[in-house]
Amino acid sequence: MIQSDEVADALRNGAPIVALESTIITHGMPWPQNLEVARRVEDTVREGGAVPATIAVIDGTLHVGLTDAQLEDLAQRDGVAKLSRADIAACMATGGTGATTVAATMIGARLAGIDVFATGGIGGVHRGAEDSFDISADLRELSETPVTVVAAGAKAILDLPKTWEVLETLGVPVIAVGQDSIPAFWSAMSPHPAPLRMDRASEIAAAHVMRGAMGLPGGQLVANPIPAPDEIPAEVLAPVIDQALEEAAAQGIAAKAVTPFLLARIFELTEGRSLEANIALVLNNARLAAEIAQEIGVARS
Ligand code: PSU
Repeated sequence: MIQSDEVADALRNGAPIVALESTIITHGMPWPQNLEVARRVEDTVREGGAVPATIAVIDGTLHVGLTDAQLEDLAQRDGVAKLSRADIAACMATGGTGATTVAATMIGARLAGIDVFATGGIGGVHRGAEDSFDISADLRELSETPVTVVAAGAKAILDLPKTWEVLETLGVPVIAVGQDSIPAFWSAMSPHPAPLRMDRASEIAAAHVMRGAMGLPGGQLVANPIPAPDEIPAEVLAPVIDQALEEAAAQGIAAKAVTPFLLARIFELTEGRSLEANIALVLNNARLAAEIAQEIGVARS
């Protein structure tokens, strides 16, 4: 594993660190906004008093904290692999290059000793999973790897009720921030009541530290709603998501290709509005994650 100087210093000094994923850069957003957002997310973490650690596999090495040149290269490279728990070790063992999903970023964060990770939205149970069995490895990872993941819920292209059911079965705490329902990625509110609600970063940090003290495996999902001015109401988005899903089915898009296809189509169908919302929610999550990382330091001291 190679850590950036900034991350290595922070680990030595016990300073707060926020892990960031790279699949959102390579598969979640179009060039050149992806690079711009990756840089803005890192700056937001720094402004929040923590050190950003974007994680990726480059030429067989797990990098925790990327240089700006590495970020730029990754953002415009074609054919970068999308790595999850199943393929991260194989990619490293064969000298490959790949971007880390939520699951793989959690694995990298744990290896480096980082407690908190910010992203946009986790993967989950895909619609039609009763036939396709398509369920993201992110869910299982949350039940096994002790990292607190700050996301705006799960992406609304998914079957959200089934996603929350699976997390409940796996014993993963789903904590809504400052509201009683679980946010739905591009929309702040949803009809799904939150199993847990916390209003302060210090409470989330205390729960993370308590899980560690109890030796409970697995992390926490912190479901942080998109700021109201940036959201797209669920009723506006619903027909767009349905259309993108129909197109995916008609074109036989499957497995790892589903989420990137849907995000790209929804971007086109909303004329970029979905991307604006996605950017706003990621920055909002980076801010909260920096605060939680600091509070974990306080709780442990
Ligand atoms: N958050 C975003 N955009 C993304 C993702 C997260 O705002 O593209 C990525 C994450 O890497 C997550 C992945 O792990 O989407 C889910 O992919 P799948 O549904 O194939 O598991």
